Amino acid sequence: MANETIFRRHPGNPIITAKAVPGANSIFNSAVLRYKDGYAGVFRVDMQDIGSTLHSGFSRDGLNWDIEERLIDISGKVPAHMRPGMGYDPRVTELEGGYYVTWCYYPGGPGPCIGLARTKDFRKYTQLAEVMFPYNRNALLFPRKIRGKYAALHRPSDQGHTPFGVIYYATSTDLINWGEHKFMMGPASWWEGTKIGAGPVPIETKEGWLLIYHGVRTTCSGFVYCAGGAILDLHEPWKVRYRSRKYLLAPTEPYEMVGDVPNVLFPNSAIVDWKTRQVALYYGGADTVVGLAHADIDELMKFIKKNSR
Ligand code: BMA
Repeated sequence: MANETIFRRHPGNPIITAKAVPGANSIFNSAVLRYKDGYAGVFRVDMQDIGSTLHSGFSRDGLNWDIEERLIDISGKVPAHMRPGMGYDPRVTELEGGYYVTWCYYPGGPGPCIGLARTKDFRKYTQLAEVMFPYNRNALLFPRKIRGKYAALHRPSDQGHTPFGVIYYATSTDLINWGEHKFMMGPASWWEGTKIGAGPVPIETKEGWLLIYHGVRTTCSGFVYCAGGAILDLHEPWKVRYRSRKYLLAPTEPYEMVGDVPNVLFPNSAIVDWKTRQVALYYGGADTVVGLAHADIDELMKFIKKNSR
């Protein structure tokens, strides 16, 4: 059944299920990256009350994860009404010696906002601000300054299951105040015809920033989420140089088609091993589990260029 495209799914998929945390209903849409001599990450765990919370996790090999039962400990500018760790769909960027988590949550108001926190060790997190204009659902930071400024991608949203979604590029000099919002891209192909949102932190290559993103189409029985790929200009990333009209991965495996929300393949983080040139893509399956798939970065870039619109 698998729609093997340029990505190959890991035979051990789903690599993370609710069993990893006692009392969890589901673990999905999580952000992982290299840390020390292994890996670390921020995991979205929905407990059996279906509250979404953020939890730290550590791994030696990127496959077998120890995910903490307790919520991440956020200090700093945390709104009093915010449940500690409440949030979902985290992304983590390594930037200037720290790790910056962006995530979606509801700080008091009726709609989703983007939180920004910094950690050095995935044990203590300091919240810096709510960033981007509310309502907003997906945001991530680039791993370095571009043209002398911090850069982010984000996706304005509404209060519900947003029937629209386009990606904007924004800049900041202090990580707190964001402006110069530039439209970057919106839905283009049929498989992403309803809305799109940035996925993993973009990967810097000589040819430009490799962006993997999610695209959604509306069907008679609801939304279908796939992963897509684009290459952004290295110096002016709001300029999309190439964009595959074909998806990179679509939900065709049972753990992507069946779960709390069927037919969701939600790419959240990507790690490149520059020695083997393999990209490891971590994604949420059916809002229930975490899946892993690999592609050769050169093949992936070629695929995006060859199928570019
Ligand atoms: C989006 C987010 C994601 C989720 C997706 C599919 O709006 O809430 O966390 O994976 O819907 O349910």
